[in-house]
Amino acid sequence: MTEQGSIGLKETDVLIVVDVQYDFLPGGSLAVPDGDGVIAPINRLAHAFRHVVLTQDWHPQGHASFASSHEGKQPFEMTELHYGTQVLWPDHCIQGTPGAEISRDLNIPHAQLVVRKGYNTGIDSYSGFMEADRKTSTGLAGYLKERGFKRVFCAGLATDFCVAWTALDAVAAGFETYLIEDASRAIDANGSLERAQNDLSAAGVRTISSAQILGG
Ligand code: VGL
Ligand code: ZN
Repeated sequence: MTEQGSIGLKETDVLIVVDVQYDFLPGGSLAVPDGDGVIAPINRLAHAFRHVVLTQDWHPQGHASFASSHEGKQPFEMTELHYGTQVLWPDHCIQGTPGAEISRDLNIPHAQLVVRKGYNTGIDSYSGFMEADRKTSTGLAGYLKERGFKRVFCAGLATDFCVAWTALDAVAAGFETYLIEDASRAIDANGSLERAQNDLSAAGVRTISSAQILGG
């Protein structure tokens, strides 16, 4: 067990803020329940981190992860793509649309990088590191290593998809990895949250609260 405020932040720590975009917020096409609940804790956390990276889901029209791209399929059904099983989503985060914009309520002017992902029409990318074919890299691991970061802290939307997959790839890339639970919210479709939590703990991702970082 870690105590409150016991994670002293260091120069080699980086916060990754995952997909806090209008389509995942209330009123968006793939709104995460209570999605805007992440904004206040993320703003508090970001203030404490010298180094912050953002991810941005960024799909072309007709993306393979959209139910609308598959005849007869509805959102939240599954299909088989060339790399495996894919959940089908409502159209969301289409490049250049308002829904794809990162929330203006985030107050992180010192963010150093925005990593866009999911821009290949035929491949989804929940993770900020690696697309769903598990072969195509975004380059983020190389960037973080070249910058000398050692610990990666993940927060944002959605806990059970993009935050979890980003954290799993961070730990696989050799970073000590934390998922900040109260600064993330889940979609929780068909047991996805419990599955993600099992995968995270099996992989050695540590779940913590903002209070363990910020104190109080
Ligand atoms: C996400 C589903 C589809 C996410 C992105 O940000 O968690 N989920 N695309
Ligand atoms: Zn997406």
